[in-house]
Amino acid sequence: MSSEKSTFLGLEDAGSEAQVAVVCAPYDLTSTFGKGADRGPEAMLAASGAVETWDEETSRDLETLSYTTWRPEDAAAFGALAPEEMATALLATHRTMLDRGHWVLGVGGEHSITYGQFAALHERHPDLAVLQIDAHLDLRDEYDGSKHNHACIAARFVEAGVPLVQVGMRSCSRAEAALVDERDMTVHWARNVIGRTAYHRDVLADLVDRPVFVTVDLDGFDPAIVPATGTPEPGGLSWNDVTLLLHTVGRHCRVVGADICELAPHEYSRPSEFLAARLAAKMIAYFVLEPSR
Ligand SMILES: [Mn+2]
Repeated sequence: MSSEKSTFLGLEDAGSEAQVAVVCAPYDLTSTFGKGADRGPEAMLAASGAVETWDEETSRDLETLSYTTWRPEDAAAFGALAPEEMATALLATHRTMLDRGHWVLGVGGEHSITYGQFAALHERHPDLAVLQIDAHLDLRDEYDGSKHNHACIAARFVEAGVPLVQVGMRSCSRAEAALVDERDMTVHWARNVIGRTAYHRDVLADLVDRPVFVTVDLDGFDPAIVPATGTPEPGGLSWNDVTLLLHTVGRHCRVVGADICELAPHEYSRPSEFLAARLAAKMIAYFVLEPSR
């Protein structure tokens, strides 16, 4: 079976010597509305086979890097883990990936899968900062009895004491809004950034001179372009909004890892799947290929 699985961009798997590792986390236990994010990683990988390896914007060829794909040995068992066990398992995986020297792209799976990669990077980079693209603040300390619920990932960043920049937000609870005021956090609400770039300067001011982890919840995009996600909030970011921001961050910051979460494929979701694959390619062009010049 495993020989039939897709490889990233349809390229040969270079194993433990690869420069870039795509770490799949097919996990969707705690999502509350639309399900299916456990099928996100395979859908992204399958779509990546149709993505050009030449990045027209940076004039770089993704084929000049080597890739490997990591999957849980038993996807069904992984998908059934309690959130805390899943976070612990992924932390161990990401430590191994970093020990091997891979630059890692995590692929989910619901947003709770981000914790393992974040924590492994934070161990190595105590001055780590996080850029989160999302419709949701995700600042609940716990939800449904778990600190590793998909609605809590940003609370884990804050708890770890890392600088956090959030872009694309347009939904939160009253308590989360109060927390933003109380802590004087900077939130770049979707309504204030769509079609604009002036705020990039403020984003960079919070990230520059630090190693940066970029986490993208696909619901940060407008559901008109990414309908295949668990909570498709209206009023989201465009493809240009996101790629212009990420390119700016790639040019000015050292991005040490990234992930793409909450792709929940369904029968008619090929555009969402292709966007996720194209975003993965763009991130590698911006964060790995272009800076290595
Ligand atoms: Mn979200």
